[in-house]
Amino acid sequence: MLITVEDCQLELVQGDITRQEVDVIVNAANSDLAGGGGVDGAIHRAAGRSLIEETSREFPDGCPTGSAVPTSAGDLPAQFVFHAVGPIWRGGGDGEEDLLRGCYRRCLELAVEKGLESVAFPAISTGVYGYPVDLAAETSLDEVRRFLESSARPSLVRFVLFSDGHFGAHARVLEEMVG
Ligand code: AR6
Repeated sequence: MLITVEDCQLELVQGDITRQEVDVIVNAANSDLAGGGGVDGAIHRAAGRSLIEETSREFPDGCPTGSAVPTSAGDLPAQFVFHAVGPIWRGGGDGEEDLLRGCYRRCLELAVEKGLESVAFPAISTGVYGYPVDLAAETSLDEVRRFLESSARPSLVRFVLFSDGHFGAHARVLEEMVG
């Protein structure tokens, strides 16, 4: 599924983010950048040891929640990995929405700063961190659309959703957007 915003493509696919042939893939990391399960584990396994070596060398203090830091991508087809730290869901009254928006915005800013044209995102915070997927889909797609409306770059933003349920939740939001 795909819509166009300011000549940029905003696309949803179902699949594995480690296989994406884009300039940068985004990781759903923790604030220690210590590796973990879920998409973080899959990315570290596919990229190889260089990823954890680079995060611990370049970012020994980790990364704050709501932001992201860049590394190279080891053995992955992408050129870069942006390690974004999403909020842990605590019921919605703890700034979760702003922090989730911050992850997507910071990754898109980094992509533009580095002149990268294609970015793939997972559904940050919607696994172990427990963010309800319907709410995360609304917030993340809205933040990406706003960014594209004001920057008209990067030219491709792809959400790579792992399950049917996650794909469906995002597709419903995107359909409402084009409404
Ligand atoms: N490709 C795309 N999406 C995936 C993949 C994959 N290969 N594998 C899982 N997902 P999670 P979080 C989806 O738990 O909630 C880690 O341990 C998954 O279905 O990976 O932000 C970190 O180290 C879900 O929709 O990330 C942190 O400690 C989405 O990716 C913590 O988990 C995010 O789920 C971060 O939790």
